[in-house]
Amino acid sequence: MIERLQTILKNAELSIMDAEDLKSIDDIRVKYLGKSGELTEILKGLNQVSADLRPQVGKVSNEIKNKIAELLDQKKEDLDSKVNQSAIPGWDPTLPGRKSVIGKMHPLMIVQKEIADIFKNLGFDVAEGPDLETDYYNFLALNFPPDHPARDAQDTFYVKNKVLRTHTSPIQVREMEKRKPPFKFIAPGRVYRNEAIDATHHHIFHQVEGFLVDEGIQFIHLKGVLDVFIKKFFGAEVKTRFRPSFFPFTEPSAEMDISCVFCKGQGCRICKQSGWVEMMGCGMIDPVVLKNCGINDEKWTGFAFGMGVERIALFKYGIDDIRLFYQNDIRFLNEF
Ligand code: 2U9
Repeated sequence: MIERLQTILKNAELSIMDAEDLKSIDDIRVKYLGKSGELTEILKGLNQVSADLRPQVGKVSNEIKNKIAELLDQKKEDLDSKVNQSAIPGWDPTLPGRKSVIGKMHPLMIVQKEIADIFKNLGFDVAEGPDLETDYYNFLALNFPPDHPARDAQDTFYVKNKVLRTHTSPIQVREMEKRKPPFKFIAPGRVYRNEAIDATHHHIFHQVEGFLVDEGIQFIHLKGVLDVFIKKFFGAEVKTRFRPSFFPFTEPSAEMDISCVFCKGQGCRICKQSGWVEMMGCGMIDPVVLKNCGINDEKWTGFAFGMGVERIALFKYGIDDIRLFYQNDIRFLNEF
């Protein structure tokens, strides 16, 4: 009996060695291990073997059964990998895998996050809002008169009866309607203007606007917060100065310049020899705007500011063309 079992194993080994496809493997499995396979038959007939031989015959039968199953599995794996190799011509599964390219943050998002982090550390919240806005939130609530040139279709993209927001200010209007003062938050986001594209303009760009409302807020608070922000962002040696300006939503309004980060205020090509570069707009929130948003303008005052992320990024990285940010040139993006 043991000899018969050894012969079965030998024959099975030879057949498995010769097998050239998966079908042959299945056939061999049925022939030896199937319900009426040779080995199964022996195991079924164990009760007819004399009692003293039975344990040994049982043990060897099981060992051979396991061995054949193992050889079949191994051969199936070999044939499978051969099939895969031939299915993809030129594919060598023994070569090391290719390193996958891991994405990273876009330079504009790096700068936007840096700006946001500085204000978050100063206690500002971050607010967001829709890109597609109503005329009310984008213009009217912000004190833009109905005939203001910014409302013209040559400056603003209209989509049916809505507008693609031209600034992130409507976020603040929506927040003010929801909250009760005091509050301070920033509103980062993408904005849209109907402009011709050149080295310093794009029809899509990013802004971070900021906003603080409390009792007794004066222009000096605005100057202090923006000076701290600039020193944290560009370095402690950078100076700030404020010039009068005009925006419909702030009164008084100002432009903030910083001493040129390239020549340290000495005068160069970038700052047009003046030693200063314009960085952002700001002002005290117009009481009309506060009133529009349901805030008691007798009790509360506040300041607001707005900066273009692209402009800040150009200065941070010493780049002279805004279009580079939108060309998805991997060589440019990998610099950051
Ligand atoms: C509310 C009230 C006031 C946000 C402000 C500016 C000044 C400003 C420009 C800078 C360059 C936009 O990216 S830019 O073109 N922004 O000069 N923005 S004050 O003032 C607000 C905002 C919301 C309710």
